[in-house]
Amino acid sequence: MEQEIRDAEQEILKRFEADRKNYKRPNILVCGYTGNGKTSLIQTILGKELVAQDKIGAGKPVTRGFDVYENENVRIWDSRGFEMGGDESAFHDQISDFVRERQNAPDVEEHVHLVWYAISGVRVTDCDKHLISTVFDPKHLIVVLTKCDTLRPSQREAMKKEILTTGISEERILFTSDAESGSIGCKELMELSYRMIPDAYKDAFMAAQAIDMEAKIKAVQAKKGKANAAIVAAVATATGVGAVPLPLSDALLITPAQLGLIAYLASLYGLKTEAMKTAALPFLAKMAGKLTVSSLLKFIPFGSVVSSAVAGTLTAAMGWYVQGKFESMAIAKIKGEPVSEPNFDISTFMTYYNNYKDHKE
Ligand SMILES: Nc1nc2c(ncn2[C@@H]2O[C@H](COP(=O)(O)OP(=O)(O)OP(=O)(O)O)[C@@H](O)[C@H]2O)c(=O)[nH]1
Ligand SMILES: [Mg+2]
Repeated sequence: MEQEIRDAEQEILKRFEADRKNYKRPNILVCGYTGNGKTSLIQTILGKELVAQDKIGAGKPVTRGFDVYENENVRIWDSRGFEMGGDESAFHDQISDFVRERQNAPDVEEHVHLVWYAISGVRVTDCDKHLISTVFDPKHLIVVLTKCDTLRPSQREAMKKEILTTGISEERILFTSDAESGSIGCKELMELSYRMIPDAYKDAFMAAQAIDMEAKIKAVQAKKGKANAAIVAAVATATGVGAVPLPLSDALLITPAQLGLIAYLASLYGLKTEAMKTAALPFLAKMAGKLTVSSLLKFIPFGSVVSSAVAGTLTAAMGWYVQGKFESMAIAKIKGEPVSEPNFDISTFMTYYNNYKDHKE
């Protein structure tokens, strides 16, 4: 039994790590002329932990180029130091060379996945227009009119009209201000970015953003659809043609389909490998150890073999039980509440199982 549990743990970890490979962090390029509020905007949306205060209003740029801010959920390239009225062709070339170099990288994880092109004040330069209309892929581009608290409504309208001449669509133009000026439009910029970022990168971006806790919680709740699909598939495997009824020996009642399901749910709800090892696996081992026929017989009258219907119901109940735990752990983490180790025990699971079974019937 000990060995079987260790094998089950290894199997879960292996599948979990394979699933985690689908969780990728996006690269966002933020560019525009110097002093127009790019770094402040990044800090407002992605938080002070990512962008230190001394990066803002840093005065004369020391080097021409890009600052990089990164953590496990996001990487930002923040251009700086391009003076308006300076050498515009150098600005243009530096940005377009950077984009070309990135998009030519063989690994898509090194590409630019989203661009926030920042403009402030009341002037759109030819260089701005040229970059907007020719250098960036339109499906990755958002034009951000920063420091909008300094603009009158008529000035905003004039700016928007001017930018529309580049051919960009209207919903890709947003007005923002930084945290100190009311964070106008920043949630909208986060939402639009989330919609535009390719699917594999969305979860990491949502985890990275620090401006909209409600949106984070909603994104966790919205995972229920994917959890449901995975549970339905595991139930189909457990009950399908060729599924062998488990004979009533003291074998583990955890099947490969169930291990795969648990690993998938852990990665879906963003458990990190460390959390998986320290919190989830010991619990799962405990559950696997207890989920033996002899322990279950006390609760569930199986007859002489575990029928396919019982195996299906057990799989579904286990899936939803684990899903519920992982979902509430993810939400507690967002709210900054203490995330306790999942407190799974066999009698709560059995109560859950029986409720689930009755409810289902
Ligand atoms: N009124 C107002 N001021 C802002 C806003 N955002 C930034 N600022 C101020 O504008 C100045 C420049 O902001 P930064 O965020 O450093 O600008 P940047 O685009 O990163 O500048 P470079 O790194 O030099 O290219 C700072 O003094 C900010 O406090 C805003 O939304 N409204
Ligand atoms: Mg800056």
